[in-house]
Amino acid sequence: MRTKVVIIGGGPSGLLLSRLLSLENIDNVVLEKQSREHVQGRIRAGVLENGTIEMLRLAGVSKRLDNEGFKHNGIELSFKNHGFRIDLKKLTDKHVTVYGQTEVTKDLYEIIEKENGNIINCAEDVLPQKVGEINSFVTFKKNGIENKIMCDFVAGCDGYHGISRKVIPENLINVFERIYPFGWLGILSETPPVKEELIYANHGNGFALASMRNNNLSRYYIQTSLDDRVEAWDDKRFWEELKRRLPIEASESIITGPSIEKSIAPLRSFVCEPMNWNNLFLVGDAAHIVPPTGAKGLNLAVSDVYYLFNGLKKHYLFNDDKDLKNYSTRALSRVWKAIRFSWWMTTTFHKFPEQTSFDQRIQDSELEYLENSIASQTVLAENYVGLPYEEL
Ligand code: RFL
Ligand code: PHB
Repeated sequence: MRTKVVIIGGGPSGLLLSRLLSLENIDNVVLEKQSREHVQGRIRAGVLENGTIEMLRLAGVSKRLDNEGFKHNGIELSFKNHGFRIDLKKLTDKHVTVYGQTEVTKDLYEIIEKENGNIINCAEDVLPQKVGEINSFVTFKKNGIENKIMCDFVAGCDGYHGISRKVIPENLINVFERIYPFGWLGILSETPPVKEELIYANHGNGFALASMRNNNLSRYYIQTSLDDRVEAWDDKRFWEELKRRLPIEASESIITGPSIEKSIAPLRSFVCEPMNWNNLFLVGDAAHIVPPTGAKGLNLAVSDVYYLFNGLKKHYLFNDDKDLKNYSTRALSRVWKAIRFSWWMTTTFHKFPEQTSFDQRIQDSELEYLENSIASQTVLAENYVGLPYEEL
């Protein structure tokens, strides 16, 4: 079998890239390790930037998003149990949209299948080979049978634990990493969100976040220690701790109920440079990870797709390789800004194990400054709604 682009990983970045390439008649195959049900069952991101929405629109999957997504013109920040609002709309003339990654993935799967796209689920032992040579290919097993696909390019959209980054010789990449000494315990509950906008809370016990998926589905997170286990957190304990950390008005009005999902995620910042090796291009979480505090992971995966899709399109349609050559440099320039912002949000809102009273005062004064300075709020707002893509 032969195709132009093999896409390893059928998460949001792989599916979006596949769909955009197909719209330009550029043949591609998606190889996904998990079943479709598994991919669509993962609860992850919830906040989409305008750039992400525009890319989904370009891919023809904005109908449900337009009907069911919630436009948010602001976010609430709190410290010392007192909240204040950042007016995103007023400060940037932009908003963000709350629409779950689970739904984005479902929409993309549906349209790709309807239009006869090529997604191979449950592909085992996927391995890109002879990357950079004329006869590159990718091997994998399906139902115990060995398969080989010849291709021009490989897009590594297989997340942080995927194989694509690992096939790059170690001496050809630089890795930058920070592992944070805490994780997030998240729950999903079929209760109305405590507020119509998200609340990010700094508290002496640790960070908390009140988010949502729709009018009757709330998503809440609290910072936990790295050795904490989900089993140690029954619903009662979770709600009590969340209420302690949210601003008083919110904790007094919150409606609690049974959790329908509960999980712990570790937090890290990670970047691999460059984001390609010959004709293997890393996209999204395969190349970089941000802590979820800035809501940037999925949005960065989409901006990578923007740069790679345009590079591949110019290669096939106009025989022009300039944008492909610049892929890594351009993508990384946006990635590092999001890495910085997510690191800043994380450091400003979380309690670090070794945190002293001095550190707490610095966080308090940072947040007090933010509450009272339009300049400081503007910096946060323009990063939160998403920095612009470089025009190509
Ligand atoms: P994904 O989603 O990890 O998809 C990779 C896919 O590759 C498959 N795969 C393989 N396939 C074939 N062969 C192999 N060897 C393979 N190895 C892996 C996997 O099964 C999977 O289907 O990467 P992608 O597409 O780059 O997308 C990245 C986003 O998923 C991620 O950045 C976000 O979810 C991060 N994130 C958030 N991002 C936001 O923009 N806004 C948010 O509000 C937000 N909240 C979050 C988040 C991530 C979280 N967790 C759980 C880490 C909240 C949380 C709690
Ligand atoms: C979410 O709703 O899952 C969510 C929202 C904002 C974040 C992270 C996660 O910063």
